[in-house]
Amino acid sequence: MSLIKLLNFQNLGDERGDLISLEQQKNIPFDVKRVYYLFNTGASVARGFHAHINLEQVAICVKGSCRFILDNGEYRESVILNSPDLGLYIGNHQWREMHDFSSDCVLLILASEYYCESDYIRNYQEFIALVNK
Ligand code: T46
Repeated sequence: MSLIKLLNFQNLGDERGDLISLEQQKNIPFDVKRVYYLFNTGASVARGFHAHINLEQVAICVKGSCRFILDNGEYRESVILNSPDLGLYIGNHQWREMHDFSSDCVLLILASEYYCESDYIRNYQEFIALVNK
């Protein structure tokens, strides 16, 4: 079973340009409480390196590209996000890393919960202990 769950969003664009609409419980499989975006990330910078206890997210590269690694403690998989019509679903208990940001990358994230630092597991050994419980 692949860890990489990609959502393909319908492009509603026409001759004027592109348009993609995101709606909770429709093409986003949860209620959205928070939206944030990463941009101006240096090419040599890697981010993430944590898992969440209770958080669903969808990550979309609305411009440029970056590479995600997802890890469930047993398997580790990598995927390149390089199109605004592609969303990566990230569920609970998945270690994530983001690498290889293009200089123009704008990474948009829709999240099911408000920001909560105590929801983060930032230590890989703690993550492994949690998933092996
Ligand atoms: C994730 C990946 C994909 C806030 O105060 N509110 C927020 O909503 C977020 C996301 C972050 N912050 C603070 C916490 C840190 O002091 O902003 C700082 C940078 O966050 P962090 O180092 O966690 O950023 P990333 O890029 O490593 O991870 C982020 C999300 O935090 C995380 O949930 O899944 O993007």
